[in-house]
Amino acid sequence: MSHLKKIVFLVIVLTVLVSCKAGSKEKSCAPNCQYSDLVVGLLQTGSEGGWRAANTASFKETAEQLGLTLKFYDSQNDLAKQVAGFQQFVEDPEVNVIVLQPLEVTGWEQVMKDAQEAGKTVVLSDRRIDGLEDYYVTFIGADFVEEGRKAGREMCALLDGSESKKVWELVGNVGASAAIDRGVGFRETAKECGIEVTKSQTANWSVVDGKQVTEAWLKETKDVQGIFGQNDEMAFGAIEALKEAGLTPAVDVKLISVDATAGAFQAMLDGTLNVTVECNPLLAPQVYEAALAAMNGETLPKWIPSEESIFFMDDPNLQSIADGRKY
Ligand code: GYE
Repeated sequence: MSHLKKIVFLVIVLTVLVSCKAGSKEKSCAPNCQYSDLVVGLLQTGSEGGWRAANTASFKETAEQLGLTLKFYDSQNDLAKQVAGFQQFVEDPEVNVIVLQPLEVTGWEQVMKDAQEAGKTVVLSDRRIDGLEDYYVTFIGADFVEEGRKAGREMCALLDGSESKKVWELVGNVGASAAIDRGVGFRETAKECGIEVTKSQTANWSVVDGKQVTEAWLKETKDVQGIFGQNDEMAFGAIEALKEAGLTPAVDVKLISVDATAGAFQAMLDGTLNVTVECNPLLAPQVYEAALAAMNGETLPKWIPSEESIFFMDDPNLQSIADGRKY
């Protein structure tokens, strides 16, 4: 091969290499990206209950409907696994969007910086993290503090007129924003009517742990007027424990939970749960829409709160509401 041909060949090779490298760093489809251009790496917490199942279904079904590519990573409720999964997506040249549903509020600094360096678009979903606002385009999720406030207000209403207002709290994963913030909000409004949170302990969002923790507390005392489960599953565990201790749930002891899953509607229809505060798991359409907008260069608000309601055992329309729900 002549000298000139060698130089031309090398220039072509270098051009291809540089453009490939640049491609993995830039939104190569911008400003006309379509959903079909998105390759989304989703870091899911795990499969800990009804809310999570509905949330996972939302991401998988919506990805298919929109025609985007979804790479799903199950962190199995293990923070180290979730951070490792995040790094895998940073290093995956096909992935241009990373969606993080963080198990805990801390532990993200290095991988978030690596993602920015690699030119990935990062969207926070479901739960928030501490700081690092410059490293994600937006957070789409509930106002957990307000969910806690709603639960506190409703517990005040349920205990109105009660001589004693001792309430026990079943907490989600320690370090999760949903657990931290719901606890803050609940105490803000519960204290306004004289509620005392006399016991509070993690039950890891689960039925089994919710039952075990409540059983242990009941062995110490039955002087409790209300139980606040930070999610439905933990409240279901408390209901089982109360029944086995000879107490009538929702009557002897008032119960409030968060999520408003199908199980909560059934518990209210069975007369064992007084109130459930909704937390919407069907976040995927908003998340994918935000990712596409960011890929096309739009600037988004740092937080897009989801809209939510409250549901009551005493609602005469409860059955028809339950029949009309997706999860
Ligand atoms: O309340 C709980 C799940 O992050 C809002 O996580 C979600 C919470 C939800 O385990 O059931």
